[in-house]
Amino acid sequence: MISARARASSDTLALIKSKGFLSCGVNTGLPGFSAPDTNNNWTGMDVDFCRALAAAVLGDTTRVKYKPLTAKERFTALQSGEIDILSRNTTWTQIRDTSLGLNFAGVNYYDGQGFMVKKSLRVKSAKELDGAVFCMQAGTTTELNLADYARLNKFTYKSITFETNEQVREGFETGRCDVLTTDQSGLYSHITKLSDPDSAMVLPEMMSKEPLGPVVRQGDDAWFNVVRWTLHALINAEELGVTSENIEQMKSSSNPAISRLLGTTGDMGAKLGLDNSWAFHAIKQVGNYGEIFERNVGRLSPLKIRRGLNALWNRGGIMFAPPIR
Ligand SMILES: N[C@@H](CCC(=O)N[C@@H](CS)C(=O)NCC(=O)O)C(=O)O
Repeated sequence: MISARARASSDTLALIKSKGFLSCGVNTGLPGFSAPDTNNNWTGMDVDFCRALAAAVLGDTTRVKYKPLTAKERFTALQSGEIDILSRNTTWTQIRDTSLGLNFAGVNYYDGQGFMVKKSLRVKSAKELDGAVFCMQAGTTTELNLADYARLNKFTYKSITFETNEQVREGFETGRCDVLTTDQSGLYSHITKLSDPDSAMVLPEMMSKEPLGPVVRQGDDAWFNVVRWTLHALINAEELGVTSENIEQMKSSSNPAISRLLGTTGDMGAKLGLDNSWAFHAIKQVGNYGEIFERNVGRLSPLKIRRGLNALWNRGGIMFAPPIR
């Protein structure tokens, strides 16, 4: 049973431990990020983050209940307590982080808003989009960014907004609009679902910063810390060369940072209210950040997104996690 104390103090960590699973708000279907596979299992980067959290807190990746949410529904679901965490390609912005009563625990994907056009349009750059009709999704940063961008670049445009991703894609495929605009990651995902993926292309420009990351409620520091440091543990594991494959051998590593990460020395887990092998379970069962990226959206996936900004800071990107010590 859920203890009254856990409920009253917004102690989500205690609540998750007592109910034995975590409720994870995900996308309704964005291949590579969160989407049900042919066996109806949820897969993707954002799904894997919830699986890693379940492994860190409960030792088992399967202890997650997924709640698919549209862009519009997502914040209310978190505010009302319907979900414990929102892991759904959500951009960290000031308003969301303050007046919505939410806290972003970090960034799991550095993105920016992009444009997709039909190749038959013969457009090579976003600079040629003056007067175009744009399809996009309601309740997103996409709408606001486009307005800013048009104002700044003095171009006129028409927009059609839809509630769901499928409607946006259909609007684009049936020619209701010239351009589909959203996070660039979302465009790569959309392309795989077009009836002819080769008919469209993503333009080179990115017109905004879209740092995407997991979100929790404000005033719940213990859970916030677990979410934030689980993300950091996955990124640090990549930097330290710890993978799901070599993690057993890494337990006897002489590198003190690896020993702390895997809980063979120190009590880094206890400081989070968890077992000292929290990160070990997460990495062993889900993989480090690089493994999660390549499997879901990178080289080993149909999306084939390059690491780019999401490469580690010491390999040309900006993915940087504070140290576990
Ligand atoms: N990162 C942006 C956009 C997020 C977003 O919802 N994008 C759309 C288009 S890629 C999406 O995921 N739609 C899927 C759905 O609602 O099912 C935000 O946080 O507002």
